[in-house]
Amino acid sequence: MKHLSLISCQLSIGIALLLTACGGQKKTANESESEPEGPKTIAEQLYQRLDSLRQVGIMYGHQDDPMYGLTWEYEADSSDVKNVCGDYPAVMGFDLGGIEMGDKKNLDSVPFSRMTEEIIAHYQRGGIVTLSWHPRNPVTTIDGGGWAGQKFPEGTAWDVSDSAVVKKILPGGEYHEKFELWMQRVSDFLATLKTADGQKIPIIFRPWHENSGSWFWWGEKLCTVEEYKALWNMLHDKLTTDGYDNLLWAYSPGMEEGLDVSRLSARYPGDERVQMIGLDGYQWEANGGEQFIERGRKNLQVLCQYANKHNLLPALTETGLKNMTDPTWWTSTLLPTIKGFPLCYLLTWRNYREEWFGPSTSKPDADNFRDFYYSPITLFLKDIKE
Ligand code: BMA
Repeated sequence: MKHLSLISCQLSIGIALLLTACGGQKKTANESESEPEGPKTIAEQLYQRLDSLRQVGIMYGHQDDPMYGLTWEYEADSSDVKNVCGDYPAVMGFDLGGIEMGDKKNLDSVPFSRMTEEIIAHYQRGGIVTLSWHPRNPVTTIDGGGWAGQKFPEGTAWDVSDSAVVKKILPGGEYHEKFELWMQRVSDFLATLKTADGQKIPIIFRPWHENSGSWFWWGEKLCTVEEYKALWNMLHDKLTTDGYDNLLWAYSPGMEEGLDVSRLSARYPGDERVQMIGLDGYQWEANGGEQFIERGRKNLQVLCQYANKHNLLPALTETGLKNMTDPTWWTSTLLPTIKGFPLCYLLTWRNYREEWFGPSTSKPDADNFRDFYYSPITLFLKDIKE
């Protein structure tokens, strides 16, 4: 367990920083406890937990963490993060891409049955789970075609050859019925996310991400503002009608040069349908640390102000330095980028042998990741257990 004394000291520093970053509007943990009583949905309880935790620190998250690492795959209780620092990430991310096809494995070869098991296991050990979805392209994907590994972009989420996919799957569109089946398959998977006694597991649900870029078929140049919002609403309506009150909806466009409020909010689906707002932003160049810090801090400032105004939880929903080419990146670049912002979490993407973003005992950044782990700013599983 990380030093608890640090956490209480961090609490006061953290609150001071929050007040600076977000104009003094932040609730304290005590205030949120004294809100009017009443039955809360699972998603509302998750919101409250996340809102309290972000006053203590920023949770670290990792995509596909218990599934595979750089030197192993599908071993019980394994995790590159745990192997490096002795603790699991507070947040684990998984991706539903492929569920829409009725596939047994997702686009990165993760068996969905295993995903269900790991989600339940992480919830039961006290952790937080987030789900994204890279659905295939419903217009260019041929039914029964199956998934053949990392073959981008034909028929995948990255296939932007047809520029009217969103329009075609909305009500009235020629692919609407097909997409209804795809949404049903998502719904059926979500139904598996419950404990043995039937309790639904709280999930940060993050569909239609990075929509300010144009590399996914739901991206900016591929649909109008109205179509994007209708897409969001269609999935939101479907899963709400199906009874998923355990989903906390996260909207996450990309980090951008010169991001401002009007750009950030251009396609925002609305306060009724979103509880978290995040940014996806990576450092792709080995020596781009300074620019990453500068762009990151400007972006996070805009994000946190917007989040505060709309009662949204802010997060850095995807991040990382490709292949960890700077062995001190965790403390020399990532910490200075996030310091002082009241973020819920940051999540580094998966450790795939050809492209990795998390730590590994087999790589030179492992020591530095331990420093990042011991930083009073970061929270891992043992720090958030109730
Ligand atoms: C991308 C890459 C792909 C992967 C996808 C979904 O950013 O990591 O290899 O298939 O995410 O996880």
